[in-house]
Amino acid sequence: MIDLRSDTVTKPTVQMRRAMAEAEVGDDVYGEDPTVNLLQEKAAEIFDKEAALFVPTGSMGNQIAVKLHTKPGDEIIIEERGHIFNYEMGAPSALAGVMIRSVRSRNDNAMLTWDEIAAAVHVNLPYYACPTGLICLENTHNFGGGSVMSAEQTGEICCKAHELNLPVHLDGARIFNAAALGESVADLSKHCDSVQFCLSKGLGAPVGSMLLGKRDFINEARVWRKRLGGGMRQVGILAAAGLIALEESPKRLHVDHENARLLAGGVANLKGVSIDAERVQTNIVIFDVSETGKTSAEIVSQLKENEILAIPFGTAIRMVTHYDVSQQDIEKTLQILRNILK
Ligand code: TLP
Repeated sequence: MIDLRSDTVTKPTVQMRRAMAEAEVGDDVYGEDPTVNLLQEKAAEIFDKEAALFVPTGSMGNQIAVKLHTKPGDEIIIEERGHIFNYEMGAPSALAGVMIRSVRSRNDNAMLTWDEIAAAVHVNLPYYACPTGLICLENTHNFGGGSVMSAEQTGEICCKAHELNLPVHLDGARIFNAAALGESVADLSKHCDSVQFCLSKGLGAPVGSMLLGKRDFINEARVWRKRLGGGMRQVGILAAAGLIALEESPKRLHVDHENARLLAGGVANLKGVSIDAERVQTNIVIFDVSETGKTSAEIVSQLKENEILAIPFGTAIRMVTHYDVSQQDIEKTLQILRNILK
């Protein structure tokens, strides 16, 4: 199988499995797991933040941040295609009691500008308005096609938000993919009040994400992680794979990006397929198939008959490259797509 459904499907490397087997462990609910502590220190150092917390999933990291930055009845502002809004089971309303003010960016890449955010902000409004409590950004932007927000753009939004006393949370599930274009993860998240990134996506660890921010914020996040049932015990076994992911995987993400560009360039030439291949910067390729005469579900099902997995979203198909996908796999995928759409 060539599995292009997501970069979450990667299997731990031999080096990760070895590190997991040999990991030193302790009870992390007591803060006594040396491998978890090391991972948290390393992550905080790399991001130049005061502290970090190992959480089981990106969704939990995001939702703890939403909970801590807001109070019930607040609104959070997020781009309409954002993960926190669309793919976290309604958690902002279920857990934090907040409303979502989704804003459709004029940019195809789903990156909001400060002007677009400002138009949706509610501060110092009459008694009937729902106050803005938080701004959520996403980098890379998953359903914006793996698009990247620069450190300058992020910094501008954060500074303007802070002038209004509004915090900014960055869903940086794939921030290392953004960093592969040249700016460091520390710069890309510099002015953000909190950032979450996933070890379990392109970085290839089997489980885990990190939430980062100021020390007091992370101390509170630890309480909420436990409250949500995310206090884990000898979890150094997972943190050991996370450490390898953090140290080794960022170096090779450019390969996934080259494969994604190869894929995007190839699908752009298929009849009826619509994609702006020039816009593919990282490891996510989303293309519209509405003019092909077949539905996205039909195409995905035919791909599956040929041992290729992808995900249909409305009239589009998403394919994600990762370290278990080679250049030959991309060439084979293109060949099969050509046959299907002939
Ligand atoms: N994304 C998954 C699906 O949930 C859609 C994927 O296959 O891309 N933020 C972003 C930007 C994400 O893409 C994801 C997962 C998460 C958060 C949540 O991470 P997990 O799955 O660890 O809760």
